[in-house]
Amino acid sequence: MPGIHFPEGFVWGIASSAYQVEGAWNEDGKGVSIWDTFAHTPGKIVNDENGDAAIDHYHRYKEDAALMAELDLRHYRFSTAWTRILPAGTGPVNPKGIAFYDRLIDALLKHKIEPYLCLFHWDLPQALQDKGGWPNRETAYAFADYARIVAKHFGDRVNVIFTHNEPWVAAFAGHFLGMHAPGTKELGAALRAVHHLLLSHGLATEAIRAEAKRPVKVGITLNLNPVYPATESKKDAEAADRVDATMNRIVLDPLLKGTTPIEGYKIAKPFTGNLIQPGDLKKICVLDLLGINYYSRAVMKHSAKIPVIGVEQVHPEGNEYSGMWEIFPEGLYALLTRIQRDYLQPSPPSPLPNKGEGRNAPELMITENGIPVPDGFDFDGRIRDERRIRYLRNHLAQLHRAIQDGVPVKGYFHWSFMDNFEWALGYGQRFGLVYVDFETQKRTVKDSGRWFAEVIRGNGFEI
Ligand code: IFM
Repeated sequence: MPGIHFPEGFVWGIASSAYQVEGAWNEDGKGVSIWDTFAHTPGKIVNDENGDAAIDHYHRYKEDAALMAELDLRHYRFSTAWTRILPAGTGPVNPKGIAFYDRLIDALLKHKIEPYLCLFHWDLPQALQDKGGWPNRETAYAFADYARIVAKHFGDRVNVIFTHNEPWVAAFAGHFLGMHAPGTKELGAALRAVHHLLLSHGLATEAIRAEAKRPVKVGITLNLNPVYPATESKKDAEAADRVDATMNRIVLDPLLKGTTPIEGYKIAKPFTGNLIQPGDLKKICVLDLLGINYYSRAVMKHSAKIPVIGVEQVHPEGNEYSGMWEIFPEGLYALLTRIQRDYLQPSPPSPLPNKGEGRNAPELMITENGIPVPDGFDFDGRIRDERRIRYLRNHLAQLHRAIQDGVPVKGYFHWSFMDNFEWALGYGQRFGLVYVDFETQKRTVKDSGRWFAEVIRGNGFEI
């Protein structure tokens, strides 16, 4: 039968993050994070919702791990909350925080689920924000120390550690667009933040490698969007290129080539001064595993109306949209083949001022991909989320096509396992393979969860 079959040993998994699922925001000595502060500020989140209780994974992790195993999900990417481990970001370690992640990791291992641990999914300790947060270079050093502590405690059981999830979002949605914590709207702060987030990746990698008693793969997860010009005009092509530089190359170049486009931006000049210090790019350019989060593409046109960057996003008519983005599976193929072409194949030395202080050829994985659907129960208690299944089929087909064409992607993690707190959009956007009743916390497997389990069992699907 014709079908889509993935390479042997392909890694199938699901993903989540601490603030979105754990709840227990102030239990067992946990410190306050910038997301606690932000979500407690009226007007920041739809319906003034917050992650105080989230989906109570902190108390229900055993039941959740058992449900993963039931669906043959054997790889779980989750994040640790920095403030559970170091309530003030630096200083004394909170033994109850360590104990929680010990329990979680052991519960996963008991079910033969491999933990993929991510150190930072946006919940910076408020105490570090009070000292300047990511725009302050010192935060990068504090992060490396936190990474060392995590490696020391869990490095005996965890084989893969991601430093960051989507540093671009933490920097730009948090400091320039103001829609995420800490909620500031300053370009300079965002540029400083993105550099320090990347620097902290390099410093943390060094710390993890020094601390771990056995080999641990260190990775980072990036949100990447292929950018398309709205028309064939030169101005739109330049607009698309500017967006590609500020959204994609700004994180890819330092990590994979040891260069940066930042110093080439005219608009960045007033803010970047001595931001990038000698040796920084070399430190950043270390990576065993590149995680790619793909949701949609960006179609851009030139617009003199928009200050600073002069571009506007276009939403092509006639295409399918979710509650958040255009659905564009072909973009995943375009993105992967572009990464292969521009970053993983040998190329001549870069002409940029920082001349490529290194070069990386990490393993690739899709670490997030998914769709929010307003799921509901049918008369018989089943959730027939056909739309999510179609989304999955189409994206997995494009992923498979990229692998066939030589892009060495080793795994796919679905976002998300369970419905959860979707940041500024609160609980209104359901991404899970498992439905969560946010009142009772009851979990119900959707049709997509069962379909995905079959894909894992067969390492592919029939078409
Ligand atoms: O929920 C988020 C996740 O935290 C990071 N990547 C995108 C997801 C959907 O918006």
